[in-house]
Amino acid sequence: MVNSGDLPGLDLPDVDAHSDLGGLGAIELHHPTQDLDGDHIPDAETVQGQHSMDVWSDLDHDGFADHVTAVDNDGDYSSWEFHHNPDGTTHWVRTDQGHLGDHKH
Ligand SMILES: [Ca+2]
Ligand SMILES: [Ca+2]
Repeated sequence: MVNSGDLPGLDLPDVDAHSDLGGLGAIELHHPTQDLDGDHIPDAETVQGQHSMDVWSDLDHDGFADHVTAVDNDGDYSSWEFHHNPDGTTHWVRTDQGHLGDHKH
């Protein structure tokens, strides 16, 4: 399923836990390979970058990522959600951030 010169993840932005996705805009998810919600339809793609591992997911299968979690090699992480505004614009909103191993409740 890999086209020539078209490796998974290359079409996705390289983000890490400290990236600001606020102005990133819609991100197309062309090659989802994982099924996060168990309906047997692939909805997520993991990109292993140099400094972080990013998991992009498209849970409503419209072809655009709705959620991303970036986990840095040092354990810092952040999660973002893609929001559709009533006026037709879109923006990413950070929903979580922290450090793996911290237990905040
Ligand atoms: Ca699924
Ligand atoms: Ca989507």
